[in-house]
Amino acid sequence: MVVPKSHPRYESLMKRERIIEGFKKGLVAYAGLIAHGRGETFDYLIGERTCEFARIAECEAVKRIKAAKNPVFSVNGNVAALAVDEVIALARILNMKIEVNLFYRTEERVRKIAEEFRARGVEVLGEAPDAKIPGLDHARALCTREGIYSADVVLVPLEDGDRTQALRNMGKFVITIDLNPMSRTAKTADITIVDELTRALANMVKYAENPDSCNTTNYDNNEILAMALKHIKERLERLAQSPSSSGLNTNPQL
Ligand code: PTJ
Repeated sequence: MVVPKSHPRYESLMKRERIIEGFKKGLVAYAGLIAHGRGETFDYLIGERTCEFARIAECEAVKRIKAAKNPVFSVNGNVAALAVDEVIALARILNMKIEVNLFYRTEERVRKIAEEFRARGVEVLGEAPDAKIPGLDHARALCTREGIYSADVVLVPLEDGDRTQALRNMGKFVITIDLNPMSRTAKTADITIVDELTRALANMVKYAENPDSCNTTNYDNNEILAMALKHIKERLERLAQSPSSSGLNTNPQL
């Protein structure tokens, strides 16, 4: 489908197209389509922009990754479909390894996602797992010793709550990007970036390039989640004042 640039929902429709294309190419799982829809809903509630709670978390995440010994970027089907170039840019600037690590693992999907990176001249881990994340069933546990297994900091966008908990149980510092501030992953991670994936990664590249633009002290993830929930509540209250004139779907800044 060709989405005209003039369409008021252009950005959102383009992301949807990328997920559909990714599904057709065999990168995205069936459940990835549902996960994307859930993300769209929360982005709608947030206002489709990076809010202060996300900016603070993005800054802190960049700081933590920079200070890490073996930071790893864990990539799943949705991430590959939506943001392969952004992943490469951030991993390059922050010296991160990239590992394909799937929740609904099939060897074919791992290979296809890895090929997306190889086609751009980037090697990734994940095709030959030689370790397991303890406490998870077989396929979901598979990872590489060089990557996720030995990582001190892991960036796991759009992740499942169980695996986030399992990574934390291994003593890792876990950073997630998740538009739902109520998800188990959001509540389990050390840093939760409540922002849309492509916006968050572009911001993180900016902060990594220009650390002076970031100033975070005493980071508290519970406070960040509380800020996100309060933002949604207050935004909905404002919109409820004049629902028909709010232009909810074309004026997300409201
Ligand atoms: O490719 P696989 O097999 O590893 O599977 C990937 C999915 C995403 C299907 C799998 O990890 C999954 O089922 O995830 P969940 O439990 O649905 O969680 C995904 C979370 O990401 C949800 O809370 C969504 O709201 C959120 N989300 C979806 N799209 C985006 C998003 N957050 C940020 N940016 C998005 N574009």
